[in-house]
Amino acid sequence: MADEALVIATTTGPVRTLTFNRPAALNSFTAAMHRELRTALDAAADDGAVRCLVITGAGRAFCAGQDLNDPEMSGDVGAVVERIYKPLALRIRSMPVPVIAMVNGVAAGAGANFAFGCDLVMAARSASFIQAFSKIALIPDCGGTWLLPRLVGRARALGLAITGDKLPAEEAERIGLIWRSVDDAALADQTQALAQRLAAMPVKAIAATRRVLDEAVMISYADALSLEARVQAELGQGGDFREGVAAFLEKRSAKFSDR
Ligand code: T3D
Repeated sequence: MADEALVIATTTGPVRTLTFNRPAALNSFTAAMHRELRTALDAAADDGAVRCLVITGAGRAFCAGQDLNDPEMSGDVGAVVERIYKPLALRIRSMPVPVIAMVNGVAAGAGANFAFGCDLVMAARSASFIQAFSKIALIPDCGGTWLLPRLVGRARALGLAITGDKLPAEEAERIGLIWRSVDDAALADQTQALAQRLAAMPVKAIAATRRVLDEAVMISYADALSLEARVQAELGQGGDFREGVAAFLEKRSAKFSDR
């Protein structure tokens, strides 16, 4: 019998869903799961029919971060971060389509920061986020040191990172760390509705919006204005822009197709 997939890919129209599938270990990342995830992300990026990606976990957790038992990942922690978590975080940020983390349960360590690196986080009311790193004498990784202060400010970022306290989803929404927390029973349907909505939008412009927002926080105001002009010039040549304007003028729904 073939081994069960550690990352399950399903497709509903233009929406691809990837499900971490190690529920007994709270979907913590092993080297094997990382390999399957990378393959699945590349496949979604390369498939022109995919216009939105949803990532979630099987069972009661989203992802408990690095599997602390994985012999393939023990030893040189720095090398693991450099060779695996850095490319993973950058892969998410370079996806040509919007990426939604559907956080169905606890997200800890790199599992939490992986979710924060996605474009939108939809979380079940019962889900929680834990910067578990301090408990094992590490710093936040998978982009956490960059993402947390930008999302919630230095005081809250440091508080979360130092204490490693569990942050309930509703509180995460209240402080601006995630997009929405919703009733557990509504999570799948509301996330799918959001994903289908995004898939019908001009996804190339959405991916450009993510890129420019991220770059703009690191450059001067004047440089950000120039960057806006350059990216707008490129998008202005696109079929989606022509279609969007035509649809507005003709009072009809736009049909976007650029990626
Ligand atoms: O190389 C490197 O390490 C560098 C990379 C670092 C990135 C990181 O992510 S570091 C942070 C790693 N993650 C953690 O430290 C979180 C560890 N897990 C927990 O703190 C707790 O499991 C949770 C708070 C997430 C959930 O607690 P609870 O009580 O709901 O569940 P549990 O009983 O602790 O876990 C259930 C099972 O999952 C359990 O297995 P068992 O006893 O039923 O056989 C537990 O060992 C397993 N599990 C949970 N998290 C991990 C894990 N197994 C391996 N690695 C885990 N991270």
